Amino acid sequence: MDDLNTTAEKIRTMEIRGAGRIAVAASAALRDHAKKLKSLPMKEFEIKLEEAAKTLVDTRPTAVSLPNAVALTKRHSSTNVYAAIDEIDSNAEKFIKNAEEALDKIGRIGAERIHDGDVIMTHCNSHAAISIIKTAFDQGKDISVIATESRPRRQGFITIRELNDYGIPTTLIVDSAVRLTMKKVDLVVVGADSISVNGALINKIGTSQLAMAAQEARRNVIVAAETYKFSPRTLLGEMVEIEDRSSEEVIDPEILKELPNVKVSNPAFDVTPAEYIDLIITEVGAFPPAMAFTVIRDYLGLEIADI
Ligand code: RUB
Repeated sequence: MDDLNTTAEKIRTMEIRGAGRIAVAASAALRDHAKKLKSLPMKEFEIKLEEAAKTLVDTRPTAVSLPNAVALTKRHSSTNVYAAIDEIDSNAEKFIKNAEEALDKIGRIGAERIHDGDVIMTHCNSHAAISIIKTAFDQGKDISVIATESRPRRQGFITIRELNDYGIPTTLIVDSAVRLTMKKVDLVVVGADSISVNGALINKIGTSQLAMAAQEARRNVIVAAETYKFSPRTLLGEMVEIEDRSSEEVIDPEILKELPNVKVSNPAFDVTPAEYIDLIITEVGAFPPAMAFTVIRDYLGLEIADI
């Protein structure tokens, strides 16, 4: 069993990646950590729990699944440590079970939107988006996928391997081929790191170019997102922070050293405005982006944003 710092490090270095996997790992790590604090007096327990929560949340800034998972796991109403740990344990169990079931439900709901013969474009590597694709394939639909490489980390390679192993015909393209290739596509299916209250999607850098090219070609864009990918704090006017990653992901540092007038910008995510999104598939149903507030209120609860 990894300790909290090991899990935090795995999230930071992207050994654990993808908004859903990050959330599940964080919930489990916080639960295990809380159990180790059982001999502390209540006040110290609370302080150590908050420190642990912060360590996890600080690892990556963009996927709201992480602070949501941490907030949903750590909340408790007990005044004694053992009872608090019991509550945290059952919160984590519930969160992790829901997260696993959500993937299947999203798969089933989303697959309704996929027809026999469809060509689906996807970006990066999203377990929720892949669940939709695999479910449609399992239903016997004759589908194929166009997957983007997703520079600089090339998560598209994870996607093509997974689809290949499932027997789904797949074409890999470089990110800059998205617009040219859109002619061959019937619909776009992507995942989400965050969805803000105005229905905007924050996902892997390049997602917005898929959505814009899809709109230009009059193709639908479907987002696969568990309800815990919605961002309650955007209700308070907070913007979702876009993670800036190291230049080393983009260019060899030795080459960069020879180019004193060049700097590298490496934003890991971008924002797709709601008007480019046709439907968000969650585990509780398919919503237009304009219903983001309702999802936050009814399925996460406003208190998670301290409202
Ligand atoms: C992954 C990414 C995925 C979302 C959703 O980015 O942008 O589309 O996280 O994934 P990174 P999932 O590789 O930087 O974590 O559906 O698996 O939660």
